[in-house]
Amino acid sequence: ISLEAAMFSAVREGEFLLYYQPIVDARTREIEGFETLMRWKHPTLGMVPPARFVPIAETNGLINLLGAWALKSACVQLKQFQEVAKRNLYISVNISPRQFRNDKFLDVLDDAIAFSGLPGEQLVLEITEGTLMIDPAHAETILTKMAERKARIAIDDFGTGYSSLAYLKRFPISVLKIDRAFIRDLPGSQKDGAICNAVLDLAKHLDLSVVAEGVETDEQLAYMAQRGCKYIQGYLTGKPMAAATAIAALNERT
Ligand code: G
Ligand code: G
Ligand code: MN
Ligand code: NA
Repeated sequence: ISLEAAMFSAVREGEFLLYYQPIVDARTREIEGFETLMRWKHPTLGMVPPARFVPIAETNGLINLLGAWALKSACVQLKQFQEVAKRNLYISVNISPRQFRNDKFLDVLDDAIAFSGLPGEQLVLEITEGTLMIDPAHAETILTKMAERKARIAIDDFGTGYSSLAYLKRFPISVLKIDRAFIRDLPGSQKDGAICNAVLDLAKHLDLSVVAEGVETDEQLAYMAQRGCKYIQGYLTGKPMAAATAIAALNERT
């Protein structure tokens, strides 16, 4: 049977799960939050990566169901993480273009917040430039309503989409996540260095926080930290991990 057909039964069988990747303070490497990343544990295929199933779910609409489940589960999971850490953390959740444009999206968001009891300010919603640009007027309406709920908006893969910078002025955005393509060749690449510096400068003047994604080496971390990047995410400071492993990591550091 096709992967697509298998996905429907996978939802019923509870084969989808969430992994969590730490987002850390660039200076102290203290965990500040986690990005939620979906996984499919197929009984015979093993771990199916989201690069394979998210595009299918985006096409057939299953992403709405999966995304609603992920958002709610992530908010509930964060409460447990916070109990272990004995301090506030935040949870960052990817929202696909189709989810963002779904009529029920704000209801899904309200349900996740109400069910978990998580304050909206501890939730970050990651969207790409592409998601914003499909229909900027609609995006403005939804983003404004998200901001009313105190949820923060992060631009994922910043710098890789087709968009104008005008949206940074128009929309209530709080976080820029620098795509790992710009981090990979640091500190050697002058061009990537120039791009990262420009993003950090822009963010500073627009009062946005910056997360450097895909940080794999101490040198990359040092490069970004020295230039004022406050948050780091990457294999260096933590791979995407199961909730139990994340709890162990939090215990280790507290
Ligand atoms: O974890 P991994 O590197 O395999 O993730 C690959 C991609 O899958 C991510 O860049 C992201 O776009 C997508 N993805 C992972 N989890 C989610 C999720 O919960 N919702 C959505 N919409 N996309 C996700
Ligand atoms: O597109 P998005 O940023 O949502 O997805 C993040 C993706 O990046 C996930 O698939 C995650 O597994 C991957 N990732 C996270 N940290 C690193 C890293 O340090 N190096 C590489 N190559 N990939 C990473
Ligand atoms: Mn992301
Ligand atoms: Na990204």
